[in-house]
Amino acid sequence: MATIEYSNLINGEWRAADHTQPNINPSDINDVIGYASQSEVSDVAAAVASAQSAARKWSRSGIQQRHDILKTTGDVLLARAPELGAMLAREEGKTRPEGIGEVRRAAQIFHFYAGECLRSGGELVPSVRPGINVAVTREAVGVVGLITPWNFPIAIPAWKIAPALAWGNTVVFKPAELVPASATMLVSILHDAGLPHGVLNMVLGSGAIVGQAMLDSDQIDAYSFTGSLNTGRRVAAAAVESLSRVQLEMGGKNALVILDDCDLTLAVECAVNGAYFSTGQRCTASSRLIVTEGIHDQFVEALAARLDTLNVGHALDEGVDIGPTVSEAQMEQDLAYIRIGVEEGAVLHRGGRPVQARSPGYYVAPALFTQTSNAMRINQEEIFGPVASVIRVRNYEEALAVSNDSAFGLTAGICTSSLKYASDFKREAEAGMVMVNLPTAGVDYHVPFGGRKASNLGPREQGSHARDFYTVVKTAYEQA
Ligand code: TXE
Repeated sequence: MATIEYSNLINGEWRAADHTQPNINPSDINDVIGYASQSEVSDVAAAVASAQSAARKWSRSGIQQRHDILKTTGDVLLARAPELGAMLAREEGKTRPEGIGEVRRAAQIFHFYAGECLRSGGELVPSVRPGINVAVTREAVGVVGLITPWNFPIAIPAWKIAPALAWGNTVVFKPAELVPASATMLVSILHDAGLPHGVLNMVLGSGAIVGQAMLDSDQIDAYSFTGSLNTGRRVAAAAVESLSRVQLEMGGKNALVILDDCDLTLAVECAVNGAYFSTGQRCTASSRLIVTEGIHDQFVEALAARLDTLNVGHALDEGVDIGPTVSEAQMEQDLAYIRIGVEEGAVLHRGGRPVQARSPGYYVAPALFTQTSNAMRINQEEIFGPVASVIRVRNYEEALAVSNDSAFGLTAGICTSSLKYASDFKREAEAGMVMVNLPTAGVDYHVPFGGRKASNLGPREQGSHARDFYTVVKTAYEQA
């Protein structure tokens, strides 16, 4: 079988770097999916130069052209969702249905922003001075640098690339090291849809070299980043230095509050979905389950029983609920946090150990901690795996206080049949997104996505709100 190589796309040409790194299937570490270019600083410089030289023409391209390219990309993603979703699952480790669902979501995002191309307009307002008109319009920012994580290797690039292109920006895209195949599939579809050379450039490689070279560039006008808090801080510092725009989406330590008056079956499903699906590797995952004392024991018992029914295994196998963690390093991080939890005095009620599947991979049994306190590290730091903790509280007021007692503020959920508590929680939760009787993970694409506190910096992503980041406002005065 021919070796698959993943290359950079620079100025419309696929260019391999001198060195490559194997792309390993986390469900089966004997399965080498391909080899990915490990680029150098010079590749980043070439990509940035290419994006710069294409910027002016693309920013003045017709909205019909942009619409058609994004629409075609969405159509192709939709038509090829089963094939692309399977590859995504093979590379990242989420289950096949989750992989296919992610590709379909990316298609919806491209279709949405295809529509946004046609909806862009401005305002014509009278001046306070007679005889003068004022036009308020939006223009492309210029070259945007997009740095993305591995956990949604098609959807997150889609929700950055699509609005960037829709509003006339050119792009330098650096996907996460672990997911070159997913990134390449997406970029090839955009390229084949007819993007002019240089409008979208992709550079594969490490964060330390490729990502850092992007941050060191003084030719990138805006950075949009999703990933860890530590890297996010570096991106923010670099953006301040170069006076570039910056948008950061970082970690979460999301709480799901479960009150005595909830529908127990629904609450358990919200917890299982939010905490463990996609192997818990979602920034919106419910890692803290805050449960009032009247329902605590019943909830723990029902959740543990439900966890016993979950099937952990190869991401491409039929009937698997939870795939592997994405990499050895991620599995080690999860297991290290599980040890920390035990040392802190939490009770490991279920799972939390490596699992043998039909092939050698990075499998961890979904872990449930009970008898935890919110001050424990397992309840303060993002673990990013199939691990959740139950925190017992007396009443709603304490639940709300504990939910808000976090450095992060991405999503927060509540399961209750009380309108009073649901309304209060929607108002008082210190989170960018609030869910009532729904899992904390799982969002729409036509409305804003983003967090507060350490989860976010800068304007919102997704929906029409993305315009605030991907455009600059111009105010033009004209004497008639
Ligand atoms: O993240 P990084 P990693 C969290 C999660 C996970 C941990 C590590 O806890 O276990 O982060 O994951 C690029 N300059 N989240 O290592 O390093 C990097 O190449 C510029 C949560 O994958 O933040 C990748 O493309 N770029 C999060 C991107 O940054 C750099 C999702 C993200 O990688 C860089 C992902 C540098 N110096 C991880 N160093 C969420 N909550 O959604 C790295 N990068």
